[in-house]
Amino acid sequence: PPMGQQAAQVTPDMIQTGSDIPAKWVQPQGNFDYVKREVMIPMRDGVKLHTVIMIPKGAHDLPMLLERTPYNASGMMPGNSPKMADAVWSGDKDWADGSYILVAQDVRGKYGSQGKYIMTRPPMGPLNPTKTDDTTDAWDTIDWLVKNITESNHNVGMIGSSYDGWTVAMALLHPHPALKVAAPESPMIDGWMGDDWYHYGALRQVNLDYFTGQMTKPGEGQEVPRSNYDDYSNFLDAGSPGAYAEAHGFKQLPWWKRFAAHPAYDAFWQLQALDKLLVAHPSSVPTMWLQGLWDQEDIYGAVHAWEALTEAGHGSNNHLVMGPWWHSQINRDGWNIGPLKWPGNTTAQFRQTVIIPWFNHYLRGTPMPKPLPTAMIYNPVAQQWDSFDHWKPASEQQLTPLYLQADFGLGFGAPGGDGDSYVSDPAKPVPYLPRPIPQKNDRWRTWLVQDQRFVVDRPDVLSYVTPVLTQAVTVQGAPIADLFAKTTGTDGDFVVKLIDVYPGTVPSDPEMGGYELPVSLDIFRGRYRKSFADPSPIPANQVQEYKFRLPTVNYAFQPGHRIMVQIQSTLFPLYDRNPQTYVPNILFAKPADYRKATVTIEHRADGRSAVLLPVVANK
Ligand code: PG9
Repeated sequence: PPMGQQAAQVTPDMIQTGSDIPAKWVQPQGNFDYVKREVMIPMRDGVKLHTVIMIPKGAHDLPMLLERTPYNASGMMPGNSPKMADAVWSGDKDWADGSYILVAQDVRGKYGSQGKYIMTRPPMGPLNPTKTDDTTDAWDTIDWLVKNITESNHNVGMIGSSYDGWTVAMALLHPHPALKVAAPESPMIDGWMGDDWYHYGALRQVNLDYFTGQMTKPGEGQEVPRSNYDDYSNFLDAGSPGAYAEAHGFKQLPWWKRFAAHPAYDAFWQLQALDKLLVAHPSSVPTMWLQGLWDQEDIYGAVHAWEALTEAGHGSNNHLVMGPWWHSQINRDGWNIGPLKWPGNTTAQFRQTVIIPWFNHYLRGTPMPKPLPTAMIYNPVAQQWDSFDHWKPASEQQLTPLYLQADFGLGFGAPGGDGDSYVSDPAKPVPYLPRPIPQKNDRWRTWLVQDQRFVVDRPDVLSYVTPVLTQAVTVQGAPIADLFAKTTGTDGDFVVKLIDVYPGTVPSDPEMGGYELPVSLDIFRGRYRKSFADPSPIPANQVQEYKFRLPTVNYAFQPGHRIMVQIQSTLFPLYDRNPQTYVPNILFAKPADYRKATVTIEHRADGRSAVLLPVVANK
């Protein structure tokens, strides 16, 4: 042995022959202000769902706030602090003041729960022949909670954003009687029409990572490996989304097989569209449908669920809330979205002054500070919440056409000029953000407020603009794009953006000088112009009408600003490229199918292209 070590003595306490990990670790809880319980709650078919319950110490008669998630209930309630408010994720902090029991549950087959995972599992019926779904799982969970959590007052509220908003909506199809109030936040309601998977048939291909993230493992799966820093190149090089997916192993995913076989709005999508299901099974649970005005993931869901219920006569217990937020921002800070700054923390204020008092009212009977109106929609220009007792569903709104005119003019007068053309080249699609666009991309959250000057000079982007406004134009509702266009191809996409062009200088906020702020925008896949379920080729060189609804707004274009409408055929790589040659399934278009097309937007008498605006009289 080396010198000096001979004298060293080994004593028995130095030696470990077992494991350094004890069979059971118990966290001393002396200074904790809560108790964390982890339980496996049995469902009606015997499958047990992993549920984390945070109970304020000494609690009695407290309501329970339930969130059901595919994103790891344990991660939402790490319990890494003796203070409950610091031991839960940001969305729960305001609720963790000792007055609520917080419950997070893994949905079937994800993270700690038993059972099989199915992507946004359709309700029992033609697409789900089993005896359970997320409606029964919510029911069984609530039933167990009210019978077993003795510290509770037996009342439950459900909350959650996005997928977790979808689980709230599913619970409402047949709510347990103890479910007294619900807030689906940015819920996925119709994945084909305008939420995460497609917008009017155009594929949101950057979400393919979500498939592997969710469905390669019960826990957190991997995103698709990238060979290029810029996703613009990754998706362009792949050829088609189908080629991209299958090169990365997607054929192993049952969901991909169902997804890829149903590119059109057939029974697969129709029968899981929750706005339709909610109308077929309306509940009397007071429900707050909440989403962001610039929600980059689920901008369709809440507003369409609320409209469908209201149109069907269920407006009295359903409320609409739209904040100046990106997707799920309600559960984080809300001082700003991108360059748009608000006078305070809009999300914290809303949680503390509206959602929590409203839940308290239904869950513990405290009086409401003031009744919740039919709709509360933030006014990003006046920087205030507007309350509406009669916010109209889009079917009832009155629309004023804002016509495309000669020389790239735009106005409420007659349409004029003849038409404008551009060449849409699938080899050079218009990016949705300035390149490079890395896959892990902070700008994703705020891409809907991206200054559009980065594309305004592209020859394949048409920009029509009004003269400088001399009075405000206030728009409340859903604008409708109404294009009359012809193309030399046999298919094609149309992107329409309604933009607020700021004055050249804004002394109070210099960075906003000349800013081209998208107020509302969407994409429409031309093959669906007659029917979403039965696509048809576009007859080449014949004018066709493309009419589609844009996201709902509450916006006042100010004097000194101009209104712009931009039209283009691609928003890449967020949306897949249309090959512009009609093929049965665009997911699997072949390289030779992608062809340049000359697109002409008509604005003469036989083609009165316009954006139809829900203009209201200025106050
Ligand atoms: N937008 C995400 C999502 C919802 C539902 C299905 C798939 C994805 C989310 O943020 O949860």
